[in-house]
Amino acid sequence: MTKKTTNCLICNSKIRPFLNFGKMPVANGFLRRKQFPKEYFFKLSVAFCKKCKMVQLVKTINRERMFHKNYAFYSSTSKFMAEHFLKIAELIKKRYLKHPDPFIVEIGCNDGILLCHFAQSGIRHLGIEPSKNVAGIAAKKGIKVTNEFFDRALAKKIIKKCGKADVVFAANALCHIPYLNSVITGIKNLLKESGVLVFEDPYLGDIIKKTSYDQIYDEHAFYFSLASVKKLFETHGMEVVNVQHQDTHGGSMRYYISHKGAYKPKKKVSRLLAHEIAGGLVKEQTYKILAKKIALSKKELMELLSGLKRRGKHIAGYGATSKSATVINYCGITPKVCDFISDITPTKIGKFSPGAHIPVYSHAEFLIREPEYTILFAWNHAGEIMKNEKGYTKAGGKWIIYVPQVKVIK
Ligand code: DWN
Ligand code: SAH
Repeated sequence: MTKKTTNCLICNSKIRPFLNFGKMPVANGFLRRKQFPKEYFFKLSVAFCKKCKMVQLVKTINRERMFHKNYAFYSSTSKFMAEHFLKIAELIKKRYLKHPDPFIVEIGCNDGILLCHFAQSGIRHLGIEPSKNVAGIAAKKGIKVTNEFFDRALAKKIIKKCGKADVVFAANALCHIPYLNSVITGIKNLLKESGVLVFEDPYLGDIIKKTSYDQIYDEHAFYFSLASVKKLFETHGMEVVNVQHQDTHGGSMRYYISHKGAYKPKKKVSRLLAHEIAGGLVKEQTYKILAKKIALSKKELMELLSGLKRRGKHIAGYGATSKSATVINYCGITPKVCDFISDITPTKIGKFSPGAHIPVYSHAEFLIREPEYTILFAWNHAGEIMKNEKGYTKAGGKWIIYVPQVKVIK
């Protein structure tokens, strides 16, 4: 483990990695064979800041390497997520947008999975989406979207053109932005006095509880807890007024943030904070233990896969997720171990997974090839996938999962 220190992305204190995954590719960098020689790699390591309590990447890569005109993740590939966003859209409309001419801004709207519900109701909205391909899909749905990165400067432009917002929403987006202080300044300026920021991201408490280390990859600069979020917004004169745990993406937390004093914080906020402190989320030791559990999880998964290969079993993967880039490359899963990965995203099919270069095939190909064992890389969508794949399971197909524990499900 390197002893080298760097500076915290939030408070600039010295930080030191507790976890080092080694050389990693761009998690959504699916590529063609001719692109193999020029593939970009970087060192993926994670640190905990003792001062502001933020768990974060030690090195972040250029945003244009990740978010561009061919961004591989399309939010609308999951029906479960579409339902999730419909529910939160209804809640936001009812709770915050009842007055005349309300305005909602979404940071990282992707293909418009949430904003379509506001566009359909004729509610004034704006999506901010730097990845041009998915922004284009949102625009085709009749959503107003700007193809830019959100920060303090963009917030200024939005205020000038559209006025201040009642709600700023961000799902699985704020944790992607290393220059978070600029983003929060922008949000603070953009929100009306009574305005609310509603955001959700994978929850650090779940990552620790489930050893779901595959949440750690280039795009995820931060792993939020209430403790770190609360401190961060307080430095900007804002406060957390409510929290709601979500079942999405393997366990997420939704935070409601307002200008300080605009709303009375719910008791749930202080209860969750006490729970985090008791659970050790603000202690360095917790992360040292997590690092050990991750190493053990890798060992168990590779022992299982090697054993199956020794017995000549045919293994494939399901869901060419960003998360799988970490598991595959950290554990050393090669195309000799996992023949192919099934995925329904057209832009991933026919390409190779980043780093290990495992081919990505269509779902139709998965049904034809019927692997004896399938590694469930999209474990966060297990409910939806198990329902759809009853036929494969009934025919004797076996599932390999590694979160929260490495095991085979028949
Ligand atoms: O934070 C992020 C989240 C919101 O989405 C981004 N940084 C990138 C992305 O992460 P991910 O790639 O790990 O997300 P998912 O939702 O776990 O990806 C699921 C993958 O599995 C997609 O490529 C679609 C595919 N899939 C499939 O082939 N069959 C998904 C479902 C539900 C299916 O039935
Ligand atoms: N909100 C969607 C998409 C999450 S993926 C969902 O929950 O499914 C993260 C998204 O954030 C990508 O579409 C990416 O292009 C976008 N993004 C990254 N940096 C951003 C920034 N600075 N401003 C706005 N969006 C950003």
